[in-house]
Amino acid sequence: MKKVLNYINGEWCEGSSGKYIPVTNPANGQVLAEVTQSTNEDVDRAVTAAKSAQKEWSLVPAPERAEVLYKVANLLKERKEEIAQILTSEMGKVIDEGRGEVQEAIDMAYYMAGEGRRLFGDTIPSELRNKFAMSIRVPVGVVGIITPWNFPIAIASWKSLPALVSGNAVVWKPATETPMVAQEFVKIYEEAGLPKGLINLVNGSGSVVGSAMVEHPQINLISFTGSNEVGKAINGRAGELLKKTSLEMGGKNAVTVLEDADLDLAVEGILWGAFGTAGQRCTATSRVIVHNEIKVELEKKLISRIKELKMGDGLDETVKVGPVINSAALERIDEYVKIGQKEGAKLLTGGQIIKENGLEKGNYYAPTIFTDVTPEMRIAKEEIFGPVVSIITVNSLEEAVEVNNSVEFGLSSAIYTANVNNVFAAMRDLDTGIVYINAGTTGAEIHLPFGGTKGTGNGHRDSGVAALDVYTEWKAVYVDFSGKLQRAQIDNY
Ligand code: UN1
Repeated sequence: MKKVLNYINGEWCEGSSGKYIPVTNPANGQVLAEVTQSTNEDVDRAVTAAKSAQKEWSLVPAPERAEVLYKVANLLKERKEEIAQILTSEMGKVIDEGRGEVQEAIDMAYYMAGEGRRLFGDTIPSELRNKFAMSIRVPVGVVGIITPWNFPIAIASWKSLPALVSGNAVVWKPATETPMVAQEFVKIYEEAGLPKGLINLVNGSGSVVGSAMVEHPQINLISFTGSNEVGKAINGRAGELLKKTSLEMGGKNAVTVLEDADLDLAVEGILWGAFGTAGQRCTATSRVIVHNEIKVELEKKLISRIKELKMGDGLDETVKVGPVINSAALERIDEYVKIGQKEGAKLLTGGQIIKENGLEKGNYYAPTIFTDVTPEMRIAKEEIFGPVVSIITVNSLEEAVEVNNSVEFGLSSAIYTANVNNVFAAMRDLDTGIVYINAGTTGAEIHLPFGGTKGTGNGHRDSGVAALDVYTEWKAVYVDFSGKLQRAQIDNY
């Protein structure tokens, strides 16, 4: 059986619990490998290695640090197909999306390598004569990153690459479901020549490894993507310890379709956003807010097109909807569908676990659409993280915006309309970190900030230049070349 190991201080090693847990293919239940399980002790070793490596790394000029990132980018590009195959096998998303996700990491690697020659600060005029002022970025120190299974390489790239180019060292706990892709990514860092101790992979559960990272006094920042409950717990404890956090949590994203929209385009966007990745994106379309006048027509089009979505193993190039991650997820999704029915929503299509036609051994849920959903229903408010979408009817743009903004999350939103006035009003009023006009709720590009408002995050952003604000501290530097004491705010007034 293939073993997935930890990587600490440049060595591949077993976790000190001595235990392993299986890595399973969600498409067919096949055990692909087993992954080592770690304890506090492993976290401590990783942090110690990171701490000592970071000291030297912070002195390496950023353009030289970036040389490693260019190599990482090139290696990812060379191995794109191989990594995508592993990703699809252990996570389940269809292979085209697997390739897309690896591409996201490649893009991020080149982009952050470029930052090695920027990492801009500012020069700012001093209020005093013969005095120079500037702000510069300095690394935070040792960064703990905790990443989810739904984008196992893209999200790890959003976090590790800006951390490293800015001069930090990383301790990484990947999701227990997707350690194989994590191992491939770390192998690439190793091969690219990243000095030992700068990236450390510690496999294990959130309750053991994740908690040990949050508690560790020498981890200065925790960057987390995952569920709301875990994010809150991390933030609570990290707050007490005065530790920096960057949190990216749930979504309850909506596509609004106004009466003047191109309906066929909207249908494409909804199907892709709701059922791509089997609905397991933070950015997935979970609600459709439709103008009353076109509701029936939109529903008809959705039902007819949904039949074209072939379900199955994501490695089959003709499949459009893969499995969900595990049986617990399958049950949770089914539970939400039952809740929706009890709440009085009308099931238009789907609503069941699929256990036939060769899909018996995987975790398949039929693409599901509810209609006549009201904003107060639980299925309209809570994140389901599966292929389930709820249609809510409104009578105006204003009402649509109100419904869009009524949930506790604020990651992504989309609006289909041909009216330029509606477009600009929506851009202003939709309360989400990402807004799409005439495109669905997924598909963020790495050079823009990724993140959301309200329960989705804590004000920070992954990717884009904004990510650098997470992984660096600002240092203000004043150089007084007057040769005398100059008192700011006093001697100049
Ligand atoms: C996520 O689901 O957390 O915008 C990440 C998108 C992808 C990233 C999703 N580029 O859908």
